[in-house]
Amino acid sequence: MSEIKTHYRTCNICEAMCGIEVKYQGEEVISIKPDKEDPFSRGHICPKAVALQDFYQDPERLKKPLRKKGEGWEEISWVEAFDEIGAKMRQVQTQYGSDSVGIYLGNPNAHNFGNAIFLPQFFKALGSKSRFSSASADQLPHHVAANYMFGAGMAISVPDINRTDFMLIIGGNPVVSNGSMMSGAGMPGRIKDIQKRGGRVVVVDPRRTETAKIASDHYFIRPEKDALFLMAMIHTVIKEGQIKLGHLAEMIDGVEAVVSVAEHFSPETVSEAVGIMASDIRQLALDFANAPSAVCYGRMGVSTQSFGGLCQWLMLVLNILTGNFDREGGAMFPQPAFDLLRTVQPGKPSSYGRFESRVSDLPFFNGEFPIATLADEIETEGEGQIRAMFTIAGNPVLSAPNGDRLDKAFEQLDFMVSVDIYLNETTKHADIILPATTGLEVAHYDVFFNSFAVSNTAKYSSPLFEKKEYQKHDWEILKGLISALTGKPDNGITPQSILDDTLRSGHYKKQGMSLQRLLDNPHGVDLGPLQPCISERLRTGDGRIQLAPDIYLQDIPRLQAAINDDAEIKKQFPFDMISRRLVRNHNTWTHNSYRLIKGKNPVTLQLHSSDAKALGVEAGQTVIVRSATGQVDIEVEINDDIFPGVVSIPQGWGHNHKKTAMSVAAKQPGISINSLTDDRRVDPLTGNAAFNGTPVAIEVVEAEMTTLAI
Ligand SMILES: Nc1nc2c(c(=O)[nH]1)N[C@H]1C(S)=C(S)[C@@H](COP(=O)(O)OP(=O)(O)OC[C@H]3O[C@@H](n4cnc5c(=O)[nH]c(N)nc54)[C@H](O)[C@@H]3O)O[C@H]1N2
Ligand SMILES: Nc1nc2c(c(=O)[nH]1)N[C@H]1C(S)=C(S)[C@@H](COP(=O)(O)OP(=O)(O)OC[C@H]3O[C@@H](n4cnc5c(=O)[nH]c(N)nc54)[C@H](O)[C@@H]3O)O[C@H]1N2
Ligand code: SF4
Ligand SMILES: [Mo]
Repeated sequence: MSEIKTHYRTCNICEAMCGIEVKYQGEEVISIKPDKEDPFSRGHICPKAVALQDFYQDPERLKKPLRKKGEGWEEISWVEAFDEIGAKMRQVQTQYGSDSVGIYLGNPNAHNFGNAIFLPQFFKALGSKSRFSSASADQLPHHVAANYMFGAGMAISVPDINRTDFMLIIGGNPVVSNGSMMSGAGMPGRIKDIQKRGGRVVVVDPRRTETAKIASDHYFIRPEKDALFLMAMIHTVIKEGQIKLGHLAEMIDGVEAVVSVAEHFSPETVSEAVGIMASDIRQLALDFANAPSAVCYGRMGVSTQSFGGLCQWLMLVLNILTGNFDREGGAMFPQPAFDLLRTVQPGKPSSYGRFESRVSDLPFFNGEFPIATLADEIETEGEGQIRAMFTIAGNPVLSAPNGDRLDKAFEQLDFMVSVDIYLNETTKHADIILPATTGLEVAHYDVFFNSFAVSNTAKYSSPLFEKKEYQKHDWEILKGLISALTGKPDNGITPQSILDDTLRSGHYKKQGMSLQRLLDNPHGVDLGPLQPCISERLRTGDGRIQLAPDIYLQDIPRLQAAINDDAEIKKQFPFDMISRRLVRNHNTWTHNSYRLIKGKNPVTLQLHSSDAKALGVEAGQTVIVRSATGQVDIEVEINDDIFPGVVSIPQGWGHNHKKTAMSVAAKQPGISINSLTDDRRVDPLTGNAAFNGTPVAIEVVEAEMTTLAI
């Protein structure tokens, strides 16, 4: 028997970047525990970390390229796969134009060191503008606000949760999600610490969430009414003379424009629409403005909705006007050792709005079109129609709005390639699947999430287990595809060499930052708390903050109209549906870990008891939920932690397709919430999918009449 050894690394399943300690013997994992010496995660992990072992051992995980053959699949060599893909994709582009080959990138790309580095070269080699990603089903409004206000889509500020005195959380559930665009492990502890030091945490959410339950206060809000609520908060701050620009006073343009639009949104004007009493909104605004330090933070709830653009802008406006920006305890910019802003020149903001999409006229942002319009682009004939696709680490059939439509659209492609670790609901449509290494088999440096982290650290993880000679890392697959498309041989550059160069020339170069330094410190290197650093992070041409960019001002009439609901829609679909995240589940792909899915079916429709009574349904009963685009059968869970009139279904499920090779996942299939969401519901300002507040109707399934034999 070989000896038991210890390996330290970062869990890369989600944004929290938890340090883990893996005990192993030969090729077998003995245990996965928190790494108490990791300076970032400070000994925290969540129940998903152990699944890294399950993914490593999963016999259903793909290891060799597969090609579709009749009703089944055959294994082929990497050389054959790359040759066929290069030839077919170029043939499609020669016949129909460069943009006829589309790309969809899913969430794990953001957690993948190699892909973060090599994707831009792959885009260049393919030369297609038809790019899509999960960003437009998620955080795109954050980037649009950063782009317009600070000059760069990646100039993202995060709450200084470790020092704030007042945290207002709108549409985020960090106790379950572990924090998003606010990377920091151990969120429950950080939230409780605010209260322990005499501060306050307020949650505004249509559900009394797990975060709301440990907060100081919770206010129920009606879905998609947050921008009205935020406007009323800002209105109050202005009326009560609480504008405090502090050290930013000399660098802000647009304060008067904000004052003049906020004028129309008093707490009384919005109160009924929002579902919060005017006096509560007013008091909250005053408490926020008067706290020694405060920060307003919002995530999916205020991003994946019809007013996502306005919400993300208004939260920044609230922080800036109350003097809570770029200061301790407010919203601050991280200073990552690998800096995504290093190549962004001032005055050259991201490519927002340079094009509109061919079919639905949605905006192009940062090189991509919104995922909500991918099916349009595949189905609609004409020049620029997508005929072939690459999907890379994404499962849009389950994750995109109206996923069922994409399920059909993928069928009509001439050719499709998926780079993935599983044969699932999306990759089953591919002609060729290229499987990558993952988890414990890969090297990791968090290129993205250090840019959203609540303190500055740097850490490199070496692979724990060497890949087999027949396996490839994602970045090696990208390089194989680049060579196949361009005919040029591999240039020999590795992600490690680019990382090392970037660390050596970055913010911490004087402190001797390098890959070697990280290799010498396997728990990670502490680079200190967030610091005020706005002048270094701003990328606007004139070095000023734009508080009131025109695109937001132009969207105000739409917000004003939203004070009243659309009576016709309410009549047909009286309920507003929202999604929920579960502790033991990560988006659509972790369900083949038995440890994560065991237990009772979690995919229920949460319904308030007053609504259940009015409908005449009981807990455990199956109902039909119907939207403008689809319908599902689902079990009811009566739950008074939800606002009356709102219903909630978990996201990420729906493994009920045949032809996939995820047999563990299929034991707990659930339904896909995206069989109900509507791809026509977007935030028109950013093009982001509007999952929240999807109008639905609930029908009670009548017990079948029995015909009695006489
Ligand atoms: N209704 C509703 N829909 C939502 C959401 C919601 O809250 N409500 N949330 C949205 C959000 S925030 C997101 S981020 C998206 C996610 O949307 P997607 O990214 O499309 O979905 P994932 O489930 O993350 O799919 C990840 C895919 O990558 C594969 N994979 C995992 N690890 C690796 C790896 O190391 N390499 C490779 N090559 N493949 C890998 C998995 O097998 C899976 O196929 O979903 C969005 N959809
Ligand atoms: N366990 C677990 N952790 C995860 C993930 C996972 O799938 N499982 N996914 C990861 C990913 S990809 C992401 S992007 C993050 C997301 O991180 P979060 O945004 O923190 O997570 P969500 O649970 O989507 O939180 C959204 C909240 O918004 C509320 N909400 C819905 N509609 C509205 C609305 O109209 N207004 C307001 N005010 N609130 C609303 C919901 O009730 C919910 O509490 O989580 C990450 N972490
Ligand atoms: S919170 Fe869980 S899934 Fe996310 S990085 Fe930490 S251990 Fe991994
Ligand atoms: Mo996400």
